[in-house]
Amino acid sequence: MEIPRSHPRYHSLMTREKLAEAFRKGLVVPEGLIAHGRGECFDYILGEMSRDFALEAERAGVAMLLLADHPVLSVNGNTAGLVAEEICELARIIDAPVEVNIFHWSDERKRKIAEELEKHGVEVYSRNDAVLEGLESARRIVDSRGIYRADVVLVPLEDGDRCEILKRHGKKVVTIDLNPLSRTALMADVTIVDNITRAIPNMIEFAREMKDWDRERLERVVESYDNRSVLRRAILAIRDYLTERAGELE
Ligand code: PTJ
Repeated sequence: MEIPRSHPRYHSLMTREKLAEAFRKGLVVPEGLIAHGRGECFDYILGEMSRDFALEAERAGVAMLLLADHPVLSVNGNTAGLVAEEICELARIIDAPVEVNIFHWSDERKRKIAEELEKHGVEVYSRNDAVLEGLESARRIVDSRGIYRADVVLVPLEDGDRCEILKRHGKKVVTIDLNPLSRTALMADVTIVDNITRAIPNMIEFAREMKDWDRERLERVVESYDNRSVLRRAILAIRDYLTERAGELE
């Protein structure tokens, strides 16, 4: 479909097209389209921009990944559909593997997502040879070289149960979720309330800037970070944005 650049919702419509195309290619599940709609709604009431609290979380998330012994970037269908190239670029800069880990289980879709990521020249883990005990969903099945032994995991667009189980297995979780009220958002160590299409490019910039920093400097970024305060600011930003918009109608 041809979307004119002049369309006021050009970026949002292009993102939809990208996801719909990924769905047609078999990377994304129908449920992923619904999940994206929920994300779009939160993005709308956050003003469709990377707010200061999001940038702060993106910076802390990058610092945590750079400090990790075994960082892993977890990729599901929506992430592959929207930012395959960018997440691979981030993986290269922070020297972390990417692992395909999906909620709606399908060996074929897992293979397709892995192939899509490999096009961008990164190491992709997708073996089903380890289990995160305590989790019912397919996401319990992980790669023994990746999430299983990771100390810090980036898990964008996550479901609450798995975030909980990753935490129970002693891992630090960095998530990207436009819904600051979700269980994942509340449970993660670092919650990036931003659209993944903006968050990953921002994280690439931070990673380029911070990759040569010494550990102490990175540790200071992590230590001064407060996830509860970031979530509070995100919720209040929604309230303020809505109040402002309502005010325009007075
Ligand atoms: O590929 P699979 O099988 O792993 O499935 C992927 C989905 C996304 C369907 C699966 O992880 C799922 O059901 O996720 P949830 O529980 O719906 O959570 C997704 C969260 O991501 C929701 O809180 C959405 O608001 C949020 N979200 C959706 N799109 C975006 C987003 N956050 C940031 N950027 C987005 N573009």
